[in-house]
Amino acid sequence: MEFERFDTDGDGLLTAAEIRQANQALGGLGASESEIEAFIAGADSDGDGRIGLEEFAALVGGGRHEQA
Ligand SMILES: [Ca+2]
Repeated sequence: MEFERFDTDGDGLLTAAEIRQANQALGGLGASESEIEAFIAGADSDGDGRIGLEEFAALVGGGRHEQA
């Protein structure tokens, strides 16, 4: 799952730093601090300032695995 790739320290939460790295790994040109903050604010349903697995799954579509 993408989440595990992005969670570089394996603590089950994506911090701003991990999200920035993920953005760059996906070919982004580098998100600004405000873009990272806006991303977290939009996804952070429990308000802890980090993106948990459930929040990430909701963001990317519920974590369904479609078989091609
Ligand atoms: Ca982490």
